[in-house]
Amino acid sequence: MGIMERFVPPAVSRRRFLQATAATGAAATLLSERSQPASQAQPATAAGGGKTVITKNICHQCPARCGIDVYTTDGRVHAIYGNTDHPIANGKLCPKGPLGTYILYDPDRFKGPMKRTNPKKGRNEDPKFVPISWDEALQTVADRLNALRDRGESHRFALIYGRGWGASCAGLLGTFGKLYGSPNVPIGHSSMCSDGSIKARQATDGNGSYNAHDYRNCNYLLLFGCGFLEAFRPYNNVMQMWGYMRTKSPKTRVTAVDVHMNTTLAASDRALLIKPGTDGALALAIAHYILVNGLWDRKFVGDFKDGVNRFKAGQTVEPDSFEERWVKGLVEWWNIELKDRTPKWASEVTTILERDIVATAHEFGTTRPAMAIFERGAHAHSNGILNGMAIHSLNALVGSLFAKGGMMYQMGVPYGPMPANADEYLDDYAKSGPWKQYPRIDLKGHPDGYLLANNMLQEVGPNSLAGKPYKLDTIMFYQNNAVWTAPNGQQWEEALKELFVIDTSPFPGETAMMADLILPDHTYLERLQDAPTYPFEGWPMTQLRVPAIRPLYDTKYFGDVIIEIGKRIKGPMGDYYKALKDSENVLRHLAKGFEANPGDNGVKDFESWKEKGVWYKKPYLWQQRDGEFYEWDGRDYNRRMTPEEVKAKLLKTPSGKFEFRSGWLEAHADWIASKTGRDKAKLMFPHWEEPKHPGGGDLYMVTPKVALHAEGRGGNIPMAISLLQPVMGGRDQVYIEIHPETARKRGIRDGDLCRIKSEVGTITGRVRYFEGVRPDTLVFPMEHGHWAMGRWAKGRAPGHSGEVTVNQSDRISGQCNYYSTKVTIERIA
Ligand SMILES: Nc1nc2c(c(=O)[nH]1)N[C@H]1C(S)=C(S)[C@@H](COP(=O)(O)OP(=O)(O)OC[C@H]3O[C@@H](n4cnc5c(=O)[nH]c(N)nc54)[C@H](O)[C@@H]3O)O[C@H]1N2
Ligand SMILES: Nc1nc2c(c(=O)[nH]1)N[C@H]1C(S)=C(S)[C@@H](COP(=O)(O)OP(=O)(O)OC[C@H]3O[C@@H](n4cnc5c(=O)[nH]c(N)nc54)[C@H](O)[C@@H]3O)O[C@H]1N2
Ligand code: SF4
Ligand SMILES: [Mo]
Repeated sequence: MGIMERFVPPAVSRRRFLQATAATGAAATLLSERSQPASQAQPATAAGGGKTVITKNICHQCPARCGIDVYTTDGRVHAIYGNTDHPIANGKLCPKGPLGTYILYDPDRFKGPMKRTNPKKGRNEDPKFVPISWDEALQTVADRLNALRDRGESHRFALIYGRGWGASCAGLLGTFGKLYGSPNVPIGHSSMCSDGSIKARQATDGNGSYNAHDYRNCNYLLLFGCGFLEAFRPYNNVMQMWGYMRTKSPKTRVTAVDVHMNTTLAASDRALLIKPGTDGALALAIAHYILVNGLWDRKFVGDFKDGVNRFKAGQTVEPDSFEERWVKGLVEWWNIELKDRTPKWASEVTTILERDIVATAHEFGTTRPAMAIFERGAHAHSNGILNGMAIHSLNALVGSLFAKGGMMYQMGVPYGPMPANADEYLDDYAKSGPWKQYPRIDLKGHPDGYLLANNMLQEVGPNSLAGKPYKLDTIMFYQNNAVWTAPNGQQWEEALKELFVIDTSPFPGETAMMADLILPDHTYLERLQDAPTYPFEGWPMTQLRVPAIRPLYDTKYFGDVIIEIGKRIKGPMGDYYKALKDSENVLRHLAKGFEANPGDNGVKDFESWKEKGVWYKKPYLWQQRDGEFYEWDGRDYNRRMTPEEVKAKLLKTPSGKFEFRSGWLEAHADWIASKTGRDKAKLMFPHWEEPKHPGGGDLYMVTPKVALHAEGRGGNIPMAISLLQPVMGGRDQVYIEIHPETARKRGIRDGDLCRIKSEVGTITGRVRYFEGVRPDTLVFPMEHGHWAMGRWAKGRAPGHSGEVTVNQSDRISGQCNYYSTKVTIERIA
């Protein structure tokens, strides 16, 4: 008996049936469904009795992972506030946080497992989903997977995920791939997100991760292409920190670099509008200025042996004359690249005035502690890793790595072991089956593809479609809507027509419309799930989602879907998942790790974790001070670390130092040179390379995240959309920002309906004259232009930028170049 039969009155079977047709937009059905009182749908509740119950959870709408208090009365969630005991939220939320009730009660949600009955797939095809039982749904998947394995074709199953939360969901997938035998389980979305940021750090300081930051003690922020007051992680906390930094004494000064005047630039001390893709040139010139003017941190970087600064524009320096401390390759970098990267040179490349470059460099070089922070704007280009390396190198020059007021890396969580050890459940097929000889479908880690990338999700659809390296058979999606969020997603529409597609979203997104099977997840307010923090202040923290109510519908937590499918796979793999039992059992085992490591808030086991919603333990264990590294000894940062310890724990490069000359890139110099045409003598240094702008147009197109965006998931929240409009202009749509000069030259008036074109597609939308955008760039957010996702999301203008975005990636980081395509714009007469 399913949950539905257990808790929901018989009328619901009919509702689910109706809902199955409603996914493609039968308005009448939806209306009749909406008019039913909610109490009918949920007679039994966890709260009950008219009492208000507060459960702990974390917001689902962005990677900030804010702790929330969910208020439930009579089985109805009616309010969401920031958790006052949660270090990121501190009782506050961004405007999206309280809108979570709209996600829970979204009337367009899937209400139970369904299968497709229309074999034809496409934008205008109604999938004709019909409800099925969970048993049938899970067995259908398991039968396909068992059959693929029997045929020696298990590599043709791919499991894709986007926003993975923790050990009890995405964390289960690597083991599933190992036991089942597919190189394509899982493939994450990181290359469609922000791998450019992660890989630039891997190349220079050896940590393939985003940074954690000590904003409280920082006195200067230099922001490159990061939406600090719109998006930068953890958004809500970053806004709180902004308030602190900008009112403390001395005030933290901010220079922000972007392509349009956004909230961050408007609130900064200096706003620089840069030509897209040229942030690396600006960073190189700042480094040049710091060296020429002797502003580097000598205790971290080192100095000339005789103390005399020999860095002079255009002149090489004798390498032996400089003694390096925690960096590698400074003089070589100067000689091969930096000596010519003057502010004047950068001014020509970036279009930023030379005097602004000099003023920025001077402030950054003379204010301590200072941080240079970059994100997608700087690295989502063909030269992205080079831009990122150049910017991150500024942090080394001013000594902010692991320093007070600087940046560090997030510590992991001391979880207890899983209920069973997967290595004991590997059969011969898993150990040495035919799947072992196949590369990943996305050619990640392959010399013909993207040898050094973490993931290449944007290649999966196109590669399968082309049959290179092979065609997939079955593809399953968790928290990813590649049909819509991938560049040139039209190719994915074609690719998925050939495959058996399983989607686990609770919502009728574009990928779901191409699905053969829908296995809907609970929404976040209904599920038990862990989520370690994204990089924040460095000390470890992990959070728990506690269901506020029993699931409204016949849905199942994705973690349990994986475990249940696993149980149905033949051989020892099935036994492993039987040993896991269910996701709650997994979480109870993980929480055992807290017994030996009680959190600062008293969390010491599963029950106290549920009660507080978060486990954390301060302090961060390491600090760099005046060019020495220290470890926390229980009272302070007193214990001096050896260079070996620094290399093992902090600067994880081949040399154990910050590498201007990247050992990681150097080790792959032949491959990099052959794929990028870069000079073998130079490719391991941050250096200037012209970005490649595909698309065939004459204007850059940039799609920043805005405050009311929930990645690609917020389109069907009417409140979010209506709050967004005043920010971006427009009424039932948002406007495309265009500089008046650019518009007039093309005969475009303010408010005109226009066509945007690139070599891969065409979209339409209305423009708004805006003098704060670069004349060579069009700017609009990506969250619009859905052709599915629910009644409010669907058809909202302007069209989706992804349909005109060319699928081009940084060859090293694998980062999709979302901000590189050039388009044309014309008035629609
Ligand atoms: N509100 C909100 N916050 C979010 C998210 C969300 O959906 N909504 N999503 C989260 C996710 S998944 C991510 S990856 C992060 C991304 O966080 P960010 O990378 O900080 O955000 P983006 O908007 O992608 O890019 C930042 C800025 O780069 C600018 N830009 C574009 N091209 C260039 C360029 O060549 N040079 C410069 N200097 N600037 C350029 C854009 O105009 C934009 O303002 O945000 C996270 N936070
Ligand atoms: N054109 C353009 N495209 C972009 C970007 C851009 O700037 N411009 N930004 C890129 C970035 S930074 C990112 S991170 C990606 C994000 O792209 P994706 O990885 O595709 O993530 P989302 O768009 O958030 O959508 C994920 C899917 O999760 C589903 N979903 C929502 N809630 C739940 C839930 O509770 N459970 C489950 N199982 N599923 C759920 C949604 O229905 C949706 O199908 O997009 C990228 N795409
Ligand atoms: S959307 Fe992000 S910043 Fe806003 S409340 Fe949710 S997790 Fe926090
Ligand atoms: Mo992202």
